[in-house]
Amino acid sequence: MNFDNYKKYLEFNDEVKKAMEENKPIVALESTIISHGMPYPQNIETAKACEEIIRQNGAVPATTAIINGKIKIGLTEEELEFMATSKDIIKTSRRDFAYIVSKKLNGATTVASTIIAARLAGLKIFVTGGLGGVHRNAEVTFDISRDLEELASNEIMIVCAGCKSILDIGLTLEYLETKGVPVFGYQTEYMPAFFTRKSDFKVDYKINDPKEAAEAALTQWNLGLKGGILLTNPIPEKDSMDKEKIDKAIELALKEADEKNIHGKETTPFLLTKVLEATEGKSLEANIALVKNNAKLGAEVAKYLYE
Ligand code: PSU
Ligand code: MN
Repeated sequence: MNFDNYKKYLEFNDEVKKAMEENKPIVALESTIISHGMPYPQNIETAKACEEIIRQNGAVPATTAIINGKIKIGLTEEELEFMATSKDIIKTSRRDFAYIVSKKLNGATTVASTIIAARLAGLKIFVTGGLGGVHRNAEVTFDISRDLEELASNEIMIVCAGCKSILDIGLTLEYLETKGVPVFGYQTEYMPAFFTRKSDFKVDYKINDPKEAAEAALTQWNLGLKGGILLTNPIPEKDSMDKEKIDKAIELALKEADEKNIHGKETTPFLLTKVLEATEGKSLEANIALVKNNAKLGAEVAKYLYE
């Protein structure tokens, strides 16, 4: 068995290749948020803006995707455009990953599969909007995102704005505790709820600056404790949404998903689209603002991870 075999499946863009040679900080980004999480053209604008924010803050962006079966670490502009516009892109979780590569198909990476790509490329930090988690009613549906398991079993830090309350935030935190994933709050004691700065749940530890976050991660890995770390970053105050409004939109979306018998991998994209419709695009604006905010923090932390 040749464990270097995986290398033939990977393709780095020039910017990432150079950053690796120079041991510069690199920040991974997912592509499901582009292909299935936001409409065009906001998806491409946001993807480009996040990459630029990462550069401005001293790191190099590496958006991941599978294109024609190649695991891309860093996309060209044309590839980003392709991920934002093509209807021929499969939402790729762990179970889909090898099939899509072997059949030379196109896949957008979720948090779970971005972690897989990041591990293959040796990246340490990854920025996104929201983490998948334990869905409401999971005790009946068994719907628990692969994101959690993948985060628990790989040495990676994820920067996100918490998870949406389309999920059961309390159960998601319980799951992470069982799996040994520390949940940090960036300058907050409360787990952020994506559109709002606070949920009813506390994080494990409040982190005050980027260096502290990086030191906690490096210590965990130096100790051989292996798994991932979640750094939650609340949406900026000025962009956060009215809790009642967003709760109502989520209730409506969940009800409709139930009536239409939506399940499996369709659930999350369906709920995201319905929430967007119910808030007349306000949730999209909030989503864009929080991802940008996470990109900045991710780049700041990355600098200390690569020292
Ligand atoms: N939450 C969001 N926006 C997203 C997603 C989640 O607010 O775009 C995407 C991410 O790619 C995440 C995936 O990894 O949905 C989780 O899907 P599932 O619940 O099917 O595991
Ligand atoms: Mn699911």
